Amino acid sequence: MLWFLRLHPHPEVKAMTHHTFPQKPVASFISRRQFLTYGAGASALLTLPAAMAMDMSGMNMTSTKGRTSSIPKPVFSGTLPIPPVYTGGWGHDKVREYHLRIGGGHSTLHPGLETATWGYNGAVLGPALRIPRGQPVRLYVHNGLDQSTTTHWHGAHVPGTMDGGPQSLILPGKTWTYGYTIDQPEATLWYHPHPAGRTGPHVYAGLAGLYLVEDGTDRRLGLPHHWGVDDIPVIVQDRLLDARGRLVYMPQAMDVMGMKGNRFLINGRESPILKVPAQWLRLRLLNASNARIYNFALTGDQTFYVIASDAGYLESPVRVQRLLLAPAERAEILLDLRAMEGKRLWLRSDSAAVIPGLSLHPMDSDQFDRSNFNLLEIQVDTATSTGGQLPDHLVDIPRLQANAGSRRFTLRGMAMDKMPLAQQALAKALHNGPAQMSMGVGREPLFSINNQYMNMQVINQRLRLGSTEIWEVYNDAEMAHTFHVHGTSFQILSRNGKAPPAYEAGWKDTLLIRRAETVRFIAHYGHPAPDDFPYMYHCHMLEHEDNGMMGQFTVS
Ligand SMILES: [Cu+2]
Repeated sequence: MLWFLRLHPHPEVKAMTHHTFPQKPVASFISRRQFLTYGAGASALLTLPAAMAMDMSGMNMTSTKGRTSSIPKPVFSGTLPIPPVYTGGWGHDKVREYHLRIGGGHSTLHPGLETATWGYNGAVLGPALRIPRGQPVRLYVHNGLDQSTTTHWHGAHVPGTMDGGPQSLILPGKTWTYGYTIDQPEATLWYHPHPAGRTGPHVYAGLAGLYLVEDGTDRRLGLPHHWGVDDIPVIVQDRLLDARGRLVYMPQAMDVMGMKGNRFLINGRESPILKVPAQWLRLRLLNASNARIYNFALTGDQTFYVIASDAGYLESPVRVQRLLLAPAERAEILLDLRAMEGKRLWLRSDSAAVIPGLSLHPMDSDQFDRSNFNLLEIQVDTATSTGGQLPDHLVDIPRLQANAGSRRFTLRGMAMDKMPLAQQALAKALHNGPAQMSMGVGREPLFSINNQYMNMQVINQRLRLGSTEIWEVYNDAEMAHTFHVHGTSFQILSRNGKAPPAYEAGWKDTLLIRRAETVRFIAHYGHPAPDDFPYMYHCHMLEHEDNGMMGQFTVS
């Protein structure tokens, strides 16, 4: 049934939202019409009586998703912020220590606008933690917010007690201490909150950072490794802002399908410029968006080389022109800029050809998903004397062998009879994010795995410590989902019976699963996770995991 046709915007509602807003142009490159439709609709919803907001959230669902036909042309300006590397200090017992403080602040996401955000050790995002492989580390995370949250080390092989899942709530004003030794290949991991039903808004408010497991491989291989010079973190996120620059989260019940914004931030700044030397450039791509998938590309279809997937280097570089990354996926890519001094290029998302086809429902893709757009301008300057190289061979990856039974998981999306649930939940949503940002819909039984909804009281799977298992995940929903497993890294065995593409043939911890697709992967479970601190497996589209699409497993 064409359910989305029933919910087209009511013309009176659209007209009303236009008139309720002060006529003040704020963003120069976005048309007034676009600005009013995005900004006003959203902020009006936040101030309307709950009943009306609930009503509108259903009727007005097309208005943030596809109500304008032209894409605002970004004006690239300002310098790409580079999150600082944090190597920690020495504790009294010669253990390397890191201190993170979660708190609020004000950020310039868009030039000329000040936005209330949350961050680790700053107003937004967080430092890139440099975690040496094989050495004990201790991480203190202080919660300076007025509400509980957690910090999860996404992709790190740590015991369930140290994983920072929903059980590991850090109360306001309290500090949680994590201690562990990482033993896994060099990789670009990340950290972010993981509270039950609130991961979406907490990440959206600005909480995310990189977590660099290091064992010297990049230096040994001669890869570019000068942070901020030829080794550049690229954290990609989309956000919706109102006219005053405030973050708007889930203004409509329909956003439970995946919160998408109309502004693209790289390292917390919209449309920035990166100046780099004319040599091999390494970009560490992290899709830290709540729900948007990007089809990364370069100007003029220039080729680039994928050298690492989520959790480690590939065996050898893979030459591509496009790279699809779903939320929480990472890739390290190398660009050959040696002959490009004085030139400019853009990192972009060529979404149009790929993204809309990932869902059966037109409403799941917005105007950006149906377009190609630039994300980051790269200006090429004079080379330095310390350029890196692209080796033919990177690392050897041992292939895992199963020593235990396999498990099967089925992902099911939201049926339309559930939409009233989302609307009711949205009407009751708390507005205790930065600058009264809505916390959206959370903890509703909307998306399922094996027909079960996330329940912190239920252990869904029990694994034996030391087991190596094949998991088979089938996407029975009408849109693409993702699948992330805590506490381990996996190797994809097949997609619909075929070998995965070469750039997915290394270590992963998150993957995209298209509708009607079955993905088989294998992972080793070498750390314990007890009943009171189980691991999670879940979709990493944050509005999905917050609303049911997650399960818990123990390893013992
Ligand atoms: Cu999902």
